[in-house]
Amino acid sequence: MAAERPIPVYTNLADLYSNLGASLNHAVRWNNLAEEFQKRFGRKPAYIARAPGRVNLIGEHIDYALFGVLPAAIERDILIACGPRPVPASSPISEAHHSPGSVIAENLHTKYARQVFAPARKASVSDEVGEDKVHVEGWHLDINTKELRWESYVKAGYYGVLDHYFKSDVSNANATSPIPVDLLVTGSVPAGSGLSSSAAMVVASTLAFLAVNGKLDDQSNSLTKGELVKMSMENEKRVGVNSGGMDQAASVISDASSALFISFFPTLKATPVPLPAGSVFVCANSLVVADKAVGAKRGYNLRVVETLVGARVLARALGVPVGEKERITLREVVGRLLGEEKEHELDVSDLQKGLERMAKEVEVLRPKGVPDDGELGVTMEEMIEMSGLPEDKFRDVYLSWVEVEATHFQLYKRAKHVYAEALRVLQFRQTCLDVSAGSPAGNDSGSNAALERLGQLMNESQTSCAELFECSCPELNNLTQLARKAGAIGSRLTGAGWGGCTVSLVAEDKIQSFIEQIRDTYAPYKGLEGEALSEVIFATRPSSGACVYKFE
Ligand code: NG1
Repeated sequence: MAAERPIPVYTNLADLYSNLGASLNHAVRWNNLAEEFQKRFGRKPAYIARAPGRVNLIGEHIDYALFGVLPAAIERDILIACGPRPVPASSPISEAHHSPGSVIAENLHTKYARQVFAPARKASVSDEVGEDKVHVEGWHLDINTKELRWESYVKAGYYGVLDHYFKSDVSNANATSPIPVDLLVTGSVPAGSGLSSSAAMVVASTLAFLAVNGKLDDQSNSLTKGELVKMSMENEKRVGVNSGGMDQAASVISDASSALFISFFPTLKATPVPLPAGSVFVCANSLVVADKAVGAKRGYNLRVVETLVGARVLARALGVPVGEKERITLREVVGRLLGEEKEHELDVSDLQKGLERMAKEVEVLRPKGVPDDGELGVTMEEMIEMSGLPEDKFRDVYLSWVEVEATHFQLYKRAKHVYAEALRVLQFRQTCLDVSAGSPAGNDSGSNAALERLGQLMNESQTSCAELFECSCPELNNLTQLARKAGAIGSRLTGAGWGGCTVSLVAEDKIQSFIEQIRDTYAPYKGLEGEALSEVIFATRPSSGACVYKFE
């Protein structure tokens, strides 16, 4: 199983580049970063950690409802060069940048200023052992979630490493401390574009701190890819986003040349899905910056709450049992409705039938007698009543861990999107598998039909994101329409939405004309040429997942 493999640590450049698909561009970036690290810090880095961004081909906003999604890692990535900082014997340990685990973080991009920070041990006094016994419970690092700051993602990655590996009590003589670290970051994933620069930053940072503290040295006993995904998910929550896990899994587990079907229930599983030949995915940045962390209470986190409450209300209406304190997901509602058992999860074909049924069952969430263009949402009071929970319990289960803001909560529209989108993912996956297995659809005209089918599913997904999940925006709607006019077989937003990128399925021999036509028709691209154009619109191949290079 892909998720059970260890994180690759390369010591040989030839192996590293063959894993990355050996493009010259990669080699140049890795060398430049190592040289720049040496210039700035006066010695070679000890490691470079790499984590790619991802493009989600289909399956939007369903990972946190525990339904499978289908992303692929992209070639664009975050690289972090790092090394232990030697502390001169004469230097007092109290100096901030020489204290245990202190960090000097620099970024090759000049707009991101140098940061110096150090974690502080969080001490608490335990009643049982008396006042004089102070236990160290964990660590504190200041992360500002109100503002978008580059170093927050570095700190978020560091947190998990501190919490998992340096938790011990100071009174324990064997307790080790994290070492002081210098690091230099560079990235080619555009920020706020739906290509998961944030997950790539957090994964790369987690890996850099693990590596530099010697936690990846013993490969036989090292962290698995699945464990790194879980740790990076927890870490990203510290930046204020209750992320579903798709991005971290795609960034960590992907293999070059295939997409990845990632399912989350009952546990994280990832299997490669070969993509049909003759087609390429093109990412186009709408240039609307989606500030997910800052806008979370009316956007991302609100959607998480709406889908969770929708699941409880639906479960009640369908007679599916739910514990009082439980936050049942839309995926679990189908499972319980169909009698799924713990050790025997539904197979794909039963799940597909279940989802077809849910397309009808979900109508019980629709407020009665309201026309299509009327208010289909419910107020906070109505929502609490529909949940069947007393208000204090409701607030405790659904609102105590997250900040949300809305006058109406759209339980019906969100659940309807989630079930239909989850079904589209299974259909997309099956179409790809049929082509690769050379089934009747696998001949030339069959594979054209398959591409058309994939495109149609992508277009349906866009409509559902725009109308039911309301995570699109006018620029994304426009860009996907222009893409279809320019010859895309299908086009949709990718990632959280509200800005960021679209992904379009384009026949390989039409890529150039497609890109030129978008440049000439999407107003914000007017006049862009060469590198400036390839910054905002580019074809991408599926890339391999996160890894570490160790300098010897
Ligand atoms: P972006 O914003 O594209 O990284 C976010 C979530 C995903 C998923 C998508 C919507 C994070 C880190 N990522 O992706 O888990 O829910 O939105 O499909 O929060």
